[in-house]
Formats: sequence, C-alpha cells, structure tokens
Amino acid sequence: MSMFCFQCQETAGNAGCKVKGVCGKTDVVANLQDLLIFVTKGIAVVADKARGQGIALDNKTGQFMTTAIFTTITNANFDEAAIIARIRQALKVRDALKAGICPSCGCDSSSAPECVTWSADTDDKIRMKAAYVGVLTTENEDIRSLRELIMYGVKGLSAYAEHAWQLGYEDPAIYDHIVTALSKTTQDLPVDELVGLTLKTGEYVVKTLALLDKANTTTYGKPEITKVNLGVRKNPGILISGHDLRDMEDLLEQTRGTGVDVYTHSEMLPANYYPKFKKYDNLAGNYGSSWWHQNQDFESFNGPVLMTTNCIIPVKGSYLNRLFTTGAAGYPGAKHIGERPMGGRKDFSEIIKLAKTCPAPKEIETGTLVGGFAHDQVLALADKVVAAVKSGAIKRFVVMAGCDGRMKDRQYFTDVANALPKDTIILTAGCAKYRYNKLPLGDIGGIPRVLDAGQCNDSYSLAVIALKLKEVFGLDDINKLPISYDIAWYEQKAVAVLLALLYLGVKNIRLGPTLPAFLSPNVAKVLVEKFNIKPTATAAADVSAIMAGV
Ligand code: FSO
Ligand code: SF4
Repeated sequence: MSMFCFQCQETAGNAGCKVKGVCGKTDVVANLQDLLIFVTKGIAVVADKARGQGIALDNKTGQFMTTAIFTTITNANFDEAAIIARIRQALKVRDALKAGICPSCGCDSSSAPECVTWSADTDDKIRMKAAYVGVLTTENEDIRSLRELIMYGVKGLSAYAEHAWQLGYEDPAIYDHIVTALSKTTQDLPVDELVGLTLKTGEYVVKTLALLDKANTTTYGKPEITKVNLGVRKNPGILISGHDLRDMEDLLEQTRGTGVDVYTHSEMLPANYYPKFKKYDNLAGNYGSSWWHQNQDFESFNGPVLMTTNCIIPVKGSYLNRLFTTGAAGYPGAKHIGERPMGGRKDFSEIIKLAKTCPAPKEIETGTLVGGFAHDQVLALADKVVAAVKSGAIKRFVVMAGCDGRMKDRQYFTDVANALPKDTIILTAGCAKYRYNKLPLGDIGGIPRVLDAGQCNDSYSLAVIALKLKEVFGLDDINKLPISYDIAWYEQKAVAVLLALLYLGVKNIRLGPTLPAFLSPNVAKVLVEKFNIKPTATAAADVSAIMAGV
C-alpha cells in the first residue's frame, strides 16, 4: 500500500498526499509515522487497562508518548532511522507495561486490538507493517474524520506538553487524557461519543497551554514589550528555530563569551521577549521570516542552524552540513544533538565550534519588530484598552493567530491586515504573524495595531485576554465581545488551538486558507452547526463581515 496523509493544510489537492508529501515527506517516512502512532496507541490501550487495575501511568511513560506523538507532526521529522528507533522503543515501553499488569486482562488475547499484540524484531518487518496501519484502515469516513480530528488535537497537545516537561512542568491528568483519547480511537464508538471526546481534547489543550505558559513564564520571566533587531552583527552566528525554549537557554548559556552570536528564526522570535533571555548580550535578534523561507534564510545566514522542533523543509541549498536537529526533530544527513542529561544541558559544543569557522550572517533586512504582548502586558494596558474601546478609538479586535504556509492564497491574510480599518487591532500568535508583522500598520493612541503575544502556544494569552475583557465589560458570553477570529492553520498544533477555542465557547471562527481535508462533509456540518465555523472567503468580503460583527 502507498502512503496516505491528510493531516495538514497543504495536503495534495486538499484531499490527501498519496505518493509523496507536499511537505517533502517520503511515502516510507509517512508510513513509519503511522506505525509509530499505531504502537503508541498500543501503549495507550495497555495503560488504560493498567489504570483499570489501579496502576497509575508514570510520568516517564507520559513523556515517552508525548515525544513519540510529537515526532509525527508535520515537518518535524523526516528521518527514517530515527522513527524506526522510536518504534522499537515504543514496543519496549508497551511490552513493559503489559508485563506489569494482570495476565488475565486479555492484552494478548485474540480480541485485543492489533496495536497491543503486534511486534517485530527487525527493521524489515517494521517497514513491511508500516504500510498497513494508516488512517484509511478506518473505513467509515465520519468515524475516520473524528478519530483523526482527535488524534491531530492530541498531536498538538503532545508537542506543547513535551515543551512543558522539558522545563520540569507536568500534569499527570494531561498524560491520562492522551491515554484515554488514543485508546478510544481504537474502539468502535458512536459518533456522539467521538464528538464529546473531541471537545474534551480541547479542554485538555487549554490545560496544557496553561501549563506551558506557567512553565515558560516561571522559568524565563513574563514576556516584555520588546523591540527585536532584524539586522546582523559582525560576529559569526548560530540561528535557532522551532519552539523549544529550554534548548534556547542551553544554547545561550554555552555561547556566552565565545564570540558567537545567537539569532532566532521563525517561531523562536518570541524568545527575544523573555527577560531571562534578554540578559544575554550575544542574543542578537531575529533573522529572516517564517518557516517556509528556510532555503533562502539558512543559505544567507552562513552559520549553523539548530532546528529544535518543526517546521523543517526539505534541504535544497548547500546548508545541510550546517543543519542540526534536536528533540523530536530529525532530518536525514543533519547531525542530531542527543538528549539532555538529567540535571544537565544538551551539548551544543559541535555547533559552536562550527560557527567559529563560518562567516558572519549576510544582512537581509534592517529595522526592528515589536512584540511581547502576552497576557500580563496586555492586561497591564487594560484600562487604556477599555477606554479606547469605550471611546470608539478601537472598534474591533481581530485574532489572526496560527500558522504561515507557502501557498499563494495565504496572501489573503496580508490583504486582510492591510484592509482592516485603522481603528482595529490585530491580536496574533504563531508564525501566521509573518504575513503582516512587517507592514506599517501604525498604532492607536500608542497601542500598536499588531499585538504579538508570542508562539502558537501563546494563543493561550489571547484567550486569557478575551476572558478578562469579557469580565471587565460585564458580558455573559465571550462571543459578545468586539473580537473576531480569522485563524490561519497549517499543522496539528493549530488543530489543537482550534479545539481549545471551541472548548472555550468561541463561535464564528473563520478558518483558512482552506478547511481541513480530514473533516468529512458530515463532521464539517457538525462544526458549522455547533460553532458556526466558516472558511475564509475573499479579504474584502471577510473584512466587511468582520466589521459588521458577522
Ligand atoms: Fe508555525 Fe510550524 Fe508554531 Fe506550527 S513554525 S506552523 S502551528 O509548527 O507550531 O506556528
Ligand atoms: Fe501531505 Fe501534510 Fe501529510 Fe505532509 S503532513 S504528507 S503535506 S498531508
């Protein structure tokens, strides 16, 4: 069987990648990722049975599951060998759990799901099985759609939970939900129950985002309004991309005093807003644009690049020998930096050594970007914001969070930002911001018209701000606020954030540039009826509708 993947917005023909991923993933990698999910579901089923026998899931297993699931997110890992290694580990984790529970539970009986009983001792057997466990094994398209909607929500949640535990913050209830969600996707459940599980997943995404927010702000301080430099210095540099702030800390600590500067790329830009990172004088600013500009940005950067998470694009330029991955990320031919030793730091010495031999980055732009409008900063401005809304100086807020992507029709988001009247404020988080964060959109009485809260996980900040405004204005429904949602999605973290917004009761979300291919017509109908989710239309039509509060 060939591959089938429809988990991201760029899926072929907005239906499914069947030969090779538009993302560059090969059919072999796609199938191996399916098998990794399959075996991780096996862990969940056994853990669920263990729970029934009073054996609680230990955090180590929870951590393993989050990393395994994270590895399958779009653009995170293209490395066959790394995925096979993780499948082998997953089998060991599952079998160790099986050994710990009562033999009469039926784990090895013929009625147990295959994800619990299947095993392989060679790479060949793993590769052979990989082609037969994909999403199409669920034949009913509505059940498949709901199972995958839950699975993609859990993928995003797992990525965020992984970042949190890297900083020492864990909530066993979140791991428990992963177990519940994954094991239930192996059962024959009615549609209603799967819809309920979808919203429950949204609830756990909110908990996970809150946990990560706590982890980030407790460890690195509360983001501050910051002007981030876009130009370059004369020293050699290391470019760090992805979302992992713990990796950022390790890199800044190890490059301090070495004459090597550190620049952020894409989703690492918000690291510049944290007080603890701002203290490093070798943090030189942000270089380049969102993830899909990698080929040109990494080429001109000249120095080593560290990818801490997704999004990686296939390497076309000459920079493969300067590309490093770590954590859940992987790319064939790129050096992978191993795990952090307990209580220690990852060893980035090889990257630093290489940086010292490289020329300084080539300047591709100058100027600054302003960001750092996470919940505390915006709430500190609450009086000013409320006064501006009451006086009519601010007519509307438009949440334009989410992802960027390479498809031309994402110009829509630039057009919307340009077309929104001058008395509107754009609230953003995630790499979607690169579609408009360098436009001269001005400010309203000193409040910038684009307020960047941070990474996609900082969409949590936007929810906190909305809930606070609801309270300040004395409203009984979040949907009565003068806030519209025009969300750009690309991969599964955005699916998780969407489920979080639905759980919080947000309605009338515009989602673009296309609705997910994994939504069957019936499931899409449920989302429209329950939440009035709608696809983006033209920028002009949507701006008129947004300003009319529709
Ligand atoms: Fe973007 Fe990629 Fe943060 Fe995503 S870099 S697309 S939603 O991984 O996670 O916003
Ligand atoms: Fe296609 Fe997206 Fe899957 Fe890549 S992640 S194979 S582009 S659907």
